[in-house]
Amino acid sequence: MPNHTFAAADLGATSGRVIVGRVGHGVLDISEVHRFPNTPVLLPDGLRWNVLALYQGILDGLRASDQVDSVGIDTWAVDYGLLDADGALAGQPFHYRDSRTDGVAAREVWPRVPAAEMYRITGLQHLPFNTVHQLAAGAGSAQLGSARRLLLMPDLFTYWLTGSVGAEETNASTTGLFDAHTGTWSGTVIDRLGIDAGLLPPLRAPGDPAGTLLPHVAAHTGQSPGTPVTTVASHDTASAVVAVPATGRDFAYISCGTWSLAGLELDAPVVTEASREANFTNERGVDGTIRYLRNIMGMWLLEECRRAWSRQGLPAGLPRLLADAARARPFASLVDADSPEFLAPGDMPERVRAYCRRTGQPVPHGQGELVRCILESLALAHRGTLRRAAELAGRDITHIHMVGGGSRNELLCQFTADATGLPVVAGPAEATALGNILVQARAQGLVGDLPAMRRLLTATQKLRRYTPGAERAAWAAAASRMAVVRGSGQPG
Ligand code: LRH
Repeated sequence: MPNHTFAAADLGATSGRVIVGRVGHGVLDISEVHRFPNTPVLLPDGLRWNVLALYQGILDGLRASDQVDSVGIDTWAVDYGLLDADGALAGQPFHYRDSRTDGVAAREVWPRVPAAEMYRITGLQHLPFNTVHQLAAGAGSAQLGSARRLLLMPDLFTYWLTGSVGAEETNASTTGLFDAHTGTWSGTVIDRLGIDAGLLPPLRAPGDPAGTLLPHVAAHTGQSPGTPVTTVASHDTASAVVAVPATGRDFAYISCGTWSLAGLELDAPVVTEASREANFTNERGVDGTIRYLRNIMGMWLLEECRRAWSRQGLPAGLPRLLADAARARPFASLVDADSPEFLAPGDMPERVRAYCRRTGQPVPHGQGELVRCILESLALAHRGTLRRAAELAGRDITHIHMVGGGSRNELLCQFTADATGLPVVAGPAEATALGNILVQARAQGLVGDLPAMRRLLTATQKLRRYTPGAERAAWAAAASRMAVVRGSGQPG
């Protein structure tokens, strides 16, 4: 069987990439052909994505690629562009970290669909920026009033490439408008919130065709006219979970990037009250699987610190920061990686220090101390989340797969193994792009089902194993301390 090539456009919160993958019998390799920054822009009325620059980045990446057999797009979840009656983009898409959704759920959404009922239907964790809350925040605006279609970010880029409109289901499952049980838009939620059902396009499943490159796109990128665009698991986390190189069922995963998405792969949603209270989500994966997980603030905390340090002219290179952190005193101070005060962009080192001050802990001043505090806190959040996921879903976990860029962070992987007492298999770091490419390859009949895709990953990708160390008691004590810190750490 000759090898086929696929282009994955994978857009994350800080950068986008076009990665070309080669797939054949026993072959799966990738190379990055183009990387571009994703720099949000603060306008007078809120924080927006620079969506045209992102689209340009995708086009430049396709131009830099040799002929591909198909193209697939994935991005972060929840955000969307609105199209007007002419099919043109109406206004600039908001960034999910924009503060306009603060308090909107309690004010506008839950009075019409109570939170418990919402959870029973959608299975979605409460995040202030879920699409449903963004729509409620925009109710009555001229922009929403003139909108005829809502396209989630990857669907918007797909529409610009092909002219074809659809809503990919793994990403639709993050909107709060999607029924976790039926796998369709929820008429109940949509009606009760007074949302125009016509805004929501027909659903598409990963693997479905999404049209072919429009003639001007093909001409501009040098790709063949008629090159197919394939619907992939367009929610980046769903693509990353496809590429978890698991062999059995008793694994947990952490997709480690800007966010840490930590959880389990299930066959059916868990929508109990206990699950809602613990704020676990039931997002859709490929082949009807459920991504039962929680969002943990993730490497965002460290990335924002590094950006702040660069602005202040301090050294911000990762290897040096991690080496300093490895030498810093263990468990000096801990922060609740879920605390809402860490969500918005800003002076993260100061926010971490303020949190420690408020909770009566030593204030980390040196960069190494601060990075250690963040990484230990993240590892403890991984521990707490995975234990709770296992309890709530009634599953045993024997090992953890860490995938995504954060799986390159040796200190974080080792801390996670130590904190959980479970072996960690780290890699692939490019899980999202690999998941994107595998779903395209499957659509062309080159690979089989999910287990077959994962076998190909295990056979071809470099993985690294971390064994839990001997400091079990110290981590357990830190976990108990964290519970106290969380209790006293609510912003005043
Ligand atoms: C990760 C991610 C995550 C969402 C968030 C908005 O990139 O898609 O799964 O919750 O961004």
